Amino acid sequence: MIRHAWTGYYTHARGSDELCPQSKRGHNWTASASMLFTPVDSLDTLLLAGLKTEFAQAKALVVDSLDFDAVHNHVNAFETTIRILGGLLSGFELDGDKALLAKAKDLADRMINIFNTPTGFPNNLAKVDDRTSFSGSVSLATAGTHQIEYQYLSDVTGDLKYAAVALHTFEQIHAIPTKYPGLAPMYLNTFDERYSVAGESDSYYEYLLKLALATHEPRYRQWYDEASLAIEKHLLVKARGGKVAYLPNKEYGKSQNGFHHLSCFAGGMFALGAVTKNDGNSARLFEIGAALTRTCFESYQTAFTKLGGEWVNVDQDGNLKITNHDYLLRPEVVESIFVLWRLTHDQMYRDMAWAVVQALDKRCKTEAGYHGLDAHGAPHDRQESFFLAETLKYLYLTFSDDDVLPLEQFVLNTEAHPVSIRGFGKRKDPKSWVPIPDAKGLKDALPW
Ligand code: DMJ
Repeated sequence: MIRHAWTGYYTHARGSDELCPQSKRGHNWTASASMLFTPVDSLDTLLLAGLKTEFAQAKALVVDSLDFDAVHNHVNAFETTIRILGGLLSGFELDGDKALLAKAKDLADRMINIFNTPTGFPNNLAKVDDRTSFSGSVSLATAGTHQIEYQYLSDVTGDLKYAAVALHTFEQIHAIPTKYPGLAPMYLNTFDERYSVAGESDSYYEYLLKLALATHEPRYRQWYDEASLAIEKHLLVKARGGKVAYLPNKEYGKSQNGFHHLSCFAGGMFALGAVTKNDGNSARLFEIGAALTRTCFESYQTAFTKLGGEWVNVDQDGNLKITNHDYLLRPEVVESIFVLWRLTHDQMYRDMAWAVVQALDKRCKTEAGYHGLDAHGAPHDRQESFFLAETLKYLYLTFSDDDVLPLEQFVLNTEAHPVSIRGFGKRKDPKSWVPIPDAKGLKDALPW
C-alpha cells in the first residue's frame, strides 16, 4: 500500500504537494510553488518500510528541489511545522543525512519570527520567502504544536533559540485564564469558553505529553497529568456502562452530543500517558484510552464503508450514528489502535487495523493511489500527504516487530514523524542536550 501510494504520486504528481488520484494530476497548497508536502511527509515512512528505491526518489526531490525562496504566498505555520519541519527532522533522525537537517534549520530560521508577537502566541500565517507573518485568531493547537520540533532542533544544533521561542509559548499558554484548570481554551486571544481535544486544540495536549517524554522535564509531565485529569473530569462522556467513551467539545458549559474523528487520537495519548507514569490514576487512565479507542473503531464499523466519519453522534443509550460520512484518509483511529497494540499486544487491535486495511483497499484504492470518500462514499480526489505520513505508517507499524520503531526510544510528532527521546538516537549523548531554562530563563533567551 505504501509503495502504491508513493508510486502514484511519483508517476502523476512528482514535484507537486499532493496527488489527485482520480484525475491523476498534482495539486499544490499555494499558487506560487510546491513545498513538496508528500515527499517530505513520506520520507520516514518509506525508510521504515524498507523501500530504498522509493526513499531515494523522495529524498532526491527534497534535497534537490525544495526551494523556500520560491514560495511567495502565506503558508499555514502549524501545518508547515508538523509536516515539513517534522518530516525533515525525522528524515535526519532516521537517515542521518545532514542535508535534511540543513533544510530543517533553514526552514526554522525562516519561520522563527512567527513567535515574535506581544503575546508570545505565534502568528499562524507565515511567508517563508521573506520571513514575515501575520495572524487571525490563534487556536490552542496552532500555538501549542511547535514544541517537539523546535526543542529537538535546539538539541541537534546546540542553539537554544529554537527551544526558547516554542517553550516560551508553552509558558504563555499555561498562564492564561481558564474555567477548568488543566484545560486551555480553544482560542487564545478571544477567550470564549470553548474547550476541546479535537480540531484547534488536539495536539497541544499531545505535545505536553510527548515533550515530557522526549526531554524528561518534570514540569511538562505535571502539566500533562493535570490536563489528562481535567479532560477526564470535564470532557469525557461514558455510556453503556463504560463500554463507550468519547470526548465531545464543551462550549459554554454544555457538552456536544458526539465526537469528531480528530478527537480519536486521544485513545493512544491516554494509554501512553498512563503506562509512562505509575500512580493511583494510571490503571483508570489506561482504561479510558482503551475505551476511547474501541469506541472510535466501533464508529468505523457502523459506517457502510467501514471507514471514517468526520462526525459521530452518540445517543443517551450509547448508540453511535455517523452524521458526517466524509472520510479524508485520516489517521487518528489507526493511530490509537497502533499505540494500544504496542502497549498490550492484544490481537484484537491487529484485527481492528486489518479491518481498516481491507476497507481502504476496497473503497479507496485506484489505479494511481488512494482517495478519500465523500458523504455518499464517492471518491474525494485527493491523496492527503498525511495518508503516507501517518495512516499507512501506523498501519505498517501495527504489523511490524516492535524494534522497527521502539516507543521507549522515539516520540512521534502529531504528523507521526519520529524523533529520538533524549538518551537515544541523535540525542544519545547527554552532553549534546541544550539545558531547558525555567520560565524566566526562556524569556531571557528569546532572540529579540
Ligand atoms: C494531521 O495533519 C495531523 O494528525 C494533525 O494533528 C491533525 N490533522 C491531520 C490528520 O487528520
